[in-house]
Amino acid sequence: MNFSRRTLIGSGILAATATAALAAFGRLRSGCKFKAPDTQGLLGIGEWLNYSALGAITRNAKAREFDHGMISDKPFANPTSYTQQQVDAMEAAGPDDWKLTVDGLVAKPSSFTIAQLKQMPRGSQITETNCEEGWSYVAEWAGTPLAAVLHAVAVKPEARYAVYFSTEKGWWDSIDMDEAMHSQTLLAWEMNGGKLPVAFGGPLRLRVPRQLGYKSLKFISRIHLTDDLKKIENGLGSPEPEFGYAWYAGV
Ligand SMILES: Nc1nc2c(c(=O)[nH]1)N[C@H]1C(S)=C(S)[C@@H](COP(=O)(O)O)O[C@H]1N2
Ligand SMILES: [Mo]
Repeated sequence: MNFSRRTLIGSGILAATATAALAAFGRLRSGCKFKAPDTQGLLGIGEWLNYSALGAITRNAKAREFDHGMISDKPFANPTSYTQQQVDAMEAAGPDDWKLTVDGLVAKPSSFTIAQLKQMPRGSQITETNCEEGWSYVAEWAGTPLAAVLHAVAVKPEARYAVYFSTEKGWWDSIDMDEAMHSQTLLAWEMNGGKLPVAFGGPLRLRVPRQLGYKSLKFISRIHLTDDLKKIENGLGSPEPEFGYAWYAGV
């Protein structure tokens, strides 16, 4: 046996780390709280590890916030499937025309207009939008913290996920309650000091700055609280896993 001292120490640390990691993952797995909905089969193990480990470590962490001077001059609006005619019609809508419905596991199912949301506590942030395709921009967002809306409708304790739907066909997504109640998760109706443009999701967009851009849906019209994502649409929490993207997209 001629292991060097360094090799021995190194392998000891490695073994201890691996053992601790396995034990930690074992605890998380049995706890089941951090089981991503797209955790299926062998390929799902990566998603499960990503969500369980990162989700546990970063549950209360905040997305980076920037100074005013860092706001991008030319934020990029990722094109949507709406025609110019539809965009113009939405742009012309007043603050009482848009309706956000909140239902599911809540004591008081409700609808809110933008005008009503504006009467609730206001939140703002200067954060980065990170697209999975590699580009990003920094902008200032103002709106109603999702937590304030969830408080107003009295979310039931069984609720584990907030599922949200866009008026744009095919766009819906979901986040867990930690993310939904996080102080930076914002129903935005203002961008860079003005009314939120339709190109950026106006009249109402969800900002989830701790995750990749695709979780920040534009044109939000419904939020549904559930205890089980398997009951919703494709059962994977979002259309993204069907296209090879993770349901949990922490940045
Ligand atoms: N309704 C809807 N929401 C959407 C999208 C979309 O095409 N339609 N694109 C998503 C993606 S992939 C990204 S990166 C961000 C882009 O936001 P931006 O247009 O403000 O840059 O919006 C997300 N929300
Ligand atoms: Mo994106």
